[in-house]
Amino acid sequence: MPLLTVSTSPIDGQKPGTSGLRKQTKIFQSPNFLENFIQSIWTGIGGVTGKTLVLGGDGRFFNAEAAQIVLRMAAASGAARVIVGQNALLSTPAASHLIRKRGADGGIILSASHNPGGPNGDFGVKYNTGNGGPAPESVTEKIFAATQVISEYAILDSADIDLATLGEKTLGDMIVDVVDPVADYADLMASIFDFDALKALFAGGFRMRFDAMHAITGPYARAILEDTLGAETGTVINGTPSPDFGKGHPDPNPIWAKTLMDEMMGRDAPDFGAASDGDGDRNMIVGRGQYVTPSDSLAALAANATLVPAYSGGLSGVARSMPTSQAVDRVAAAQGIDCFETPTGWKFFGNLLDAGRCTLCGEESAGTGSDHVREKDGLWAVLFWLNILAKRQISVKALMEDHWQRFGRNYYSRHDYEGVDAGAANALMDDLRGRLSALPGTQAAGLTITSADDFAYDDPIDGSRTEKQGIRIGFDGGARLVLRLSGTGTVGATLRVYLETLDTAVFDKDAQEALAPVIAAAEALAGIKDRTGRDAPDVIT
Ligand code: G16
Repeated sequence: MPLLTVSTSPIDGQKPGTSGLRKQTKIFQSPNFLENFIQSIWTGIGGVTGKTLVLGGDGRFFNAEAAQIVLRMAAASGAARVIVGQNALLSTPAASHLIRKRGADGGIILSASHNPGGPNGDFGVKYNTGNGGPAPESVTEKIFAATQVISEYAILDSADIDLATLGEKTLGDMIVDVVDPVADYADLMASIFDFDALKALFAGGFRMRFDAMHAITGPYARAILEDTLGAETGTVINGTPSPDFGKGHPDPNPIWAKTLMDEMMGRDAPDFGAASDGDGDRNMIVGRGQYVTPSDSLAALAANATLVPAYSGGLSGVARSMPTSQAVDRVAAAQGIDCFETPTGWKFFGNLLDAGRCTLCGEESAGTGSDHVREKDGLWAVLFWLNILAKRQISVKALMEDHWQRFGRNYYSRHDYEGVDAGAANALMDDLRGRLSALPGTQAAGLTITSADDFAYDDPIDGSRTEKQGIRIGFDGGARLVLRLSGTGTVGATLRVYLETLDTAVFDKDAQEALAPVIAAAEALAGIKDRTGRDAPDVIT
């Protein structure tokens, strides 16, 4: 098969963000864009000669074509083997598991996660290392450096390889091993949770709705929830992956999973509701009449972890991203274990998990996971909740009320201002950053500021330092405000404003009302309306 060496030149905008390189699909489809980035990955990881990689994606538009290009480029650069999910499909946690299980050197995940898909949507490429986790910044920086000096890429001139049929085949000298995307992952879940207790739960009439949002988790959820655990047929809705996610926005939050939310808040709601995102790593948990914020979910899982067989011996520690609420911190304090605060991005949990310093980790952005893989894991979180409910024989609402009685409630919300002018958003952040040192001791909308800094993280394992990870402002009484710019958006800038306040007495307030003083302080400090030209956030979660 002819090996082509194609001349190219650097293309702007190939710097990986919070989670890989994410762009509008049409940019990824433009000449050499994908090829430049893939070749730069090979360069950034020291070449692929003789290596084994895992490859899969969330099935969005351009997934199939991109997978063929990656395979031809891997073969051209001397990779020994690529393990591919059937039809180039793999959820992100399933890909992480396959990398670890098969001892691969790394993997490529084709996904823009919860961003919409389709010709006018987004596409993305993420490189995961041999531990199964997103490449750390030390690696993504090398990849980015390679994108800036690239002059040629190598690709086999060959026909598309059949990815629909399971089994090994060859592409040039490289083996392509097409595997069932669900089987290994389903086995892993069975090794973590008490499947007998879950079968008994469903056999007893427990009703659940799982919204796969037309994305990758549909086949996983059907196989595990309906076929294995006996949940009634129809438990999984929107369960067939489609390239444009049914023209929806596969982000599991109360805004984008509104139909599920309405059902769960309505009469005759099922006992339990859940949703997952485009690539299956995010989750939303909602009980009958009770939404659970991702931050609260992490805290509840940590507090009840010993009910799950895999965690029955207790947790070594927990970790949360900085903007995530501090609910889990008090659970950790009660258990006498460490609680780490990391920058936004799952890649920052990898070292802690590898070193055995934490077992559970989570983020406000609907991600929860453990040391079973090195990605957040949507369906795992759902099974974790089911395992707890099965053991405690309690409703989600009663479980959360019990939790808040014990630990207090961190009322929490995130306000997103999307597609804001990047210059205006950066000016807002820079201006506030410049005033931080003078803020402690002053007041904002009646709240006294006790601390103000720009979050920097010193990794306790490898000593690396990551700066400018978000402005955090603490108020008297435990309230907190965090501002940062998203690293996953593809148009303009997205300003995220994270709001939190602690209440140890009253647990049934509306979150926006409970947070009204912090919202007013955010406006007083940052002048968000003036700077962004927006009267209100685009999305409130
Ligand atoms: C990614 C990262 C998460 C991060 C989230 C939001 O999630 O993996 O760690 O919390 O983006 O990031 P940002 O606030 O910068 O937009 P996903 O599910 O999109 O891969």
